[in-house]
Amino acid sequence: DRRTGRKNQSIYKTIWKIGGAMLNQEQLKSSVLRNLKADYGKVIENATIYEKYHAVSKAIIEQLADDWYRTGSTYEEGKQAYYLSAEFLMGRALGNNLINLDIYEDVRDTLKELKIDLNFIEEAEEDAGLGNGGLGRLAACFLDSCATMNLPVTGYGIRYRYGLFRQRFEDGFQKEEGDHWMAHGDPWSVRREEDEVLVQFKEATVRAVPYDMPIIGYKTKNVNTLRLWQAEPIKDFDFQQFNNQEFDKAVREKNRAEDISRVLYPNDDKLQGKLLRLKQQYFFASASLQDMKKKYKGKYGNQFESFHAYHAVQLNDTHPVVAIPELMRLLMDEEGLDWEQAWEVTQKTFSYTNHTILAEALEQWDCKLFKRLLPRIYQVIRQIDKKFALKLRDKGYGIEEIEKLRIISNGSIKMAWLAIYGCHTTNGVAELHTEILKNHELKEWYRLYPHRFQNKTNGITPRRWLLLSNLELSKLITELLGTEAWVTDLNKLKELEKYRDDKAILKKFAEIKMKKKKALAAYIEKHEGIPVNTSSIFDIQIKRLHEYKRQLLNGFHILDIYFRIKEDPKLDLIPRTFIFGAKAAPGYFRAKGIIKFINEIGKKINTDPDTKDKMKVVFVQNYRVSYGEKLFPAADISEQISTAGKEASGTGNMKFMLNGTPTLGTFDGANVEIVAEAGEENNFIFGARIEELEKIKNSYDPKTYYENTPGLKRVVDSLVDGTFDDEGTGMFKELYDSLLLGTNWHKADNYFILRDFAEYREAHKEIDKAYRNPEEWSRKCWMNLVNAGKFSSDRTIKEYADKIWYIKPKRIL
Ligand code: B1N
Repeated sequence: DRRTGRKNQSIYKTIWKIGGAMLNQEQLKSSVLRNLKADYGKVIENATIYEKYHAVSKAIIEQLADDWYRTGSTYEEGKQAYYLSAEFLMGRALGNNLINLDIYEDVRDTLKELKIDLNFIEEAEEDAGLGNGGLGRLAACFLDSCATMNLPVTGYGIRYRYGLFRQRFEDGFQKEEGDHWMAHGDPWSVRREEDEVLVQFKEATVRAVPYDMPIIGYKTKNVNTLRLWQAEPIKDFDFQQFNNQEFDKAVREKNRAEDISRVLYPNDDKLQGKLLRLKQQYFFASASLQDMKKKYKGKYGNQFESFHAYHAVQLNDTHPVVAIPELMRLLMDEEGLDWEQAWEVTQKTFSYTNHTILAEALEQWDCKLFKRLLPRIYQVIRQIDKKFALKLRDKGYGIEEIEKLRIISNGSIKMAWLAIYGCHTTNGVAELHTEILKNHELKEWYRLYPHRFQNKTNGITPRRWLLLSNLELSKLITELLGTEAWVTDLNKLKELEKYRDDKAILKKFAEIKMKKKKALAAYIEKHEGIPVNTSSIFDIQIKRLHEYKRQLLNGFHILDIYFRIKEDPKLDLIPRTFIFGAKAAPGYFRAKGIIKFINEIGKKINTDPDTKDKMKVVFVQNYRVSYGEKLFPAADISEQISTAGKEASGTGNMKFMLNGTPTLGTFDGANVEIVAEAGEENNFIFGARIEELEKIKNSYDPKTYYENTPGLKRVVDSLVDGTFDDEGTGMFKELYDSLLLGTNWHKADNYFILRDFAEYREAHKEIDKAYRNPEEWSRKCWMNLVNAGKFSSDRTIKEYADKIWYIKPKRIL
């Protein structure tokens, strides 16, 4: 045990290692003091909490510099992979980095001597919220796994000045504010001006300046890199115009360039076909490829025929797919390859991950808009499309079949088609999702290129989602296994299954859950102003707000319980706390209506003396990664209730499981695999499956359910019968109509909420029953924890490395 909390530890004794350099307590302390003085001219006593956070972060990063540099030069030899993503939802860095360096407790104890409370300064860090939800957080988990497994992988993305908006509720309505996450600086990024590149658009050229963040592997010296591009003007502003008193004009060009990396588009699973979004995509795709090309040239000269032997580029959804024609352009126009050579290199370089089958999310760019911005790239895509059509013709495909697969059709470019054609491999993100791709959405493509399709079930990093967020449970696991090896080999958890009937251990396990519930309750009381009963069941649904995720179904069910208690005050139910966290895209009216509706339900229930001891509803504001770290460990029930076939995978479901929480869910996405691992008897599965929905979808009549399911009409009608007030916005009536009437573009109850309501209520009754037996309940939780091994992103990344990227670990010493 290298830990020491004791004071006056000899300064000669090295108590921990960062990277290769020995660091001791005194060094850490003096580095913190030096940073405070250098950056702010302050001492501990008059420094703000943020300044202390900053000084500590810089003290840590200082110690990494050598290993970071050495990792980069080691990776220069041989093949590397690159993860291109428009989103990286990193969350906070400080706590995670200390965990991965294995110095969390040492640093905490040392800082105490400076009268700095580590926990307190951790809370001062803004989340780096450069992503919307699952897709962006997946990218962040993947980077953690790559570094931990010593894989030569670099992340490439955009350094948005504003991340995903901050959310508050005003009278139950969502209000958005800009998320200026780096307002006080960004101690974890290093600007690398020497690596800047120029990105050319038809009308203008902008500078792309990289900012590098260290990605610290767990208990390894390898430090990987996340390189985020910031858009800047070629010249800051026009002095000529400035001198001519044309002040506005002088800064216009600067603003136009900076606009490109100004803000993250706040849509999850939905396309916004805006010019600025296309600029963002080309900006970071081009900058990243130019960066690779420059380094390659420095090392191998002009041998671009073998570029693919050294680069595997993963495209995270279609957002970076414009990289395909961009690489063609670079190889042909700048490096002199002919079309066939360039196409072979390109196809062998790229692979593509599909994250959704929702039609509204499939990216298509209007040809005119595209051509206006990127004429040369448009020309390349036209050529790709033409050659592809000829190839299909030669294969004997008919006109209609060809039309279905063409990359350009109806005046727009289908980015997913371009991706599948331009990549050697396409993958889905859960078994069920991949099967749907192969047999339905992409079946023509699958028939054409069956060998190109693979599944890579998503995963999450156990470092952030267990070790950092639930130190108490982590310690129990380590104690029982006698080793920390599970942190990098999560299948080891399976060895704990033998304790399933051990009363003492199940009791300890339950006590940890209670401790985490108490911590969450205190946080909720402080931040939301709502006291909650920690002996109630914490029933949690946290994810983006979307109709297909069916927060509305949850809301209806809560209201049904409320009405049942009102009818029968003696109704014997275990007290429940229903917790929601979700942001709605600012332009998604119906999603905002659902937030308002649930907040209205909460207001009614939480203030009613008849129900206030039996149930409570809390919709936490501004749900984000750091809030998630408090919510997942405290959950008794994980709500994963999407319409079957709609959630590609889900990853929140895995975070709950890893913290020992049973799933209440549908047969959808990775829920299917979770239940297969942990056992159906330890989870609560309900609702129509895909096959049934396929059968009924054309004849489905929600009214039949509305009228015949006891209690259902009452809760649906509450939208319009005066029970709740949407303050004249028409939101509730619109929701009501969407369920019973439908619209031009959506059938009534498109997501089968009314179909699944009765089964959902039954599943909740099962939960109530099971929870009454504490030991049996703890066993269910335990079985989820010990079977979570498959869902480590280490397993996912190993599959990508072995089966798609063909890269090997490179450990630095
Ligand atoms: O990607 C996650 C999955 O676990 C989720 O099931 C899936 O919904 C999510 C356009 C998306 N799919 N598509 C997006 C995000 C932003 C955007 O602008 C689409 N996000 C998902 C990880 O595989």
